[in-house]
Amino acid sequence: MLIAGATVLTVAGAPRGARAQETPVIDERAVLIVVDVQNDFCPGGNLAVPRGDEVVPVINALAKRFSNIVLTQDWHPAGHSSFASSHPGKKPFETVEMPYGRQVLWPDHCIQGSKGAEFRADLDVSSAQAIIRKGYRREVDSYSGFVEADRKTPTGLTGYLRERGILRAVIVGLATDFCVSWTAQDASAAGFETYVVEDACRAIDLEGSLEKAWAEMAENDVTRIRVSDLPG
Ligand code: VGL
Ligand code: ZN
Repeated sequence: MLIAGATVLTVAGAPRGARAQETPVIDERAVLIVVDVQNDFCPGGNLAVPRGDEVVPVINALAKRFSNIVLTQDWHPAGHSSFASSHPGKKPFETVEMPYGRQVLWPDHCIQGSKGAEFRADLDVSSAQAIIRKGYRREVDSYSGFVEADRKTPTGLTGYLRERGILRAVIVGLATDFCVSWTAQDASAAGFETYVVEDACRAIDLEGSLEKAWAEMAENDVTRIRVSDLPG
């Protein structure tokens, strides 16, 4: 039998994710990565994901079953280059070409220190051990919790998880088609056996972005599961 994760850790810069089982084993080598469950991505927030708040009770229940939990937090300076307001004449959800590629422009959101950037007050993940903040450089966005949008600058999360002996990542949160998808694909590329729990996520869904994200995740060895697929 192939113990995929164990092999991966010996391969420097492993190019692909470990072959996933149908469902993840939840043990001390698994991590729950909770992506961007922040006020601005929930109803009433500046970049509200439809029904984004519904993930909270689902994640609270899941979190009780993981001994390792990491949170990501979108954390932009005022005037961030991903904000439409930083590009005269541009409106939210239009795109611009940045040196690193096409960037969707968003309403101002998750500004460092603001109420909108705080985690949802009802998110109960008090046992989480690390918070990875991302998107804090004015000129570069970061949907992924692992690598910024320039596709070069690491956040440090890969090293953190490897050093802690983590082999598999179970990913939940907001938004399925942006930060969850990019985080999951990068987790897989870093060699972690990677799962996304679809009913613990909600999507923005801009012009087919959700369908495209699932297709890309599948191509990159990310396994799509539901809460009910997880071992009891
Ligand atoms: C996100 C757009 C901009 C996300 C973050 O968390 O999916 N989306 N910043
Ligand atoms: Zn953002």
